[in-house]
Amino acid sequence: MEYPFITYKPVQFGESEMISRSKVFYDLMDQRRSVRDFSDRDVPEEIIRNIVKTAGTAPSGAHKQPWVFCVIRNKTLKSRLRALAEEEEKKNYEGRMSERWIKDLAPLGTNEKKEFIDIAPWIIVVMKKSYDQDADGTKTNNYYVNESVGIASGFLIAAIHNAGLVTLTHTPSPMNFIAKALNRPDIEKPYLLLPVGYPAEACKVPDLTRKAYDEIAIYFE
Ligand code: IYR
Repeated sequence: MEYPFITYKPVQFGESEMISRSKVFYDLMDQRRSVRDFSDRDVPEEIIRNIVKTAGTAPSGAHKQPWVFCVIRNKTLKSRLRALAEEEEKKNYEGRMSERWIKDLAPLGTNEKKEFIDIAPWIIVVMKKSYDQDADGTKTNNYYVNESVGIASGFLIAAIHNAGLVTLTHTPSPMNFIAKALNRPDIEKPYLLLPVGYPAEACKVPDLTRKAYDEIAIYFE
């Protein structure tokens, strides 16, 4: 069977523009911080839509696009998700997480309280699909699902930051309560929960530094 190919018209720039764009993009991304203090200020749906569309441009194993983004604005549903997340997190902080893990989290100032789920105007739950189903219900395979959905989530976080908004990669664990609360089919498993909005006024973040370039890059020339 022959599958169609089309000519790709790549985005191209001169070298000095490439240098400038790569630096400008890095400077922008370097200002990203995970934020836990949200404002309740509303964010237009159009921005959220563009952000989610950007996430959907991520590469995926065999182009299966094994993701679904649940975009939540409903206040009752947010409160329900918050209550359920806090219930699970309480168990985590009070015993399910190791002492070492709790110690590693101390500089981040996290705890079982997740008020950001109520306060942020939007919650995006990233769902992964380990397999899919045809219209007639036949199971189809997906590949490299964690990698694919991880990459899409990275695109999502970059798009949120690029729009001038903030987020937090929240990983309530175990997360099955989310799929139930959202009434999603069994083939979708919650992967990440991201509150999206503006930071609260006088928002504080932990005083962290990033690893030096030499620590994250090794050259083989
Ligand atoms: N899921 C918990 C704990 C937590 C775990 C890691 I790793 C973090 O970087 C931050 C928090 C919570 O959300 O509080």
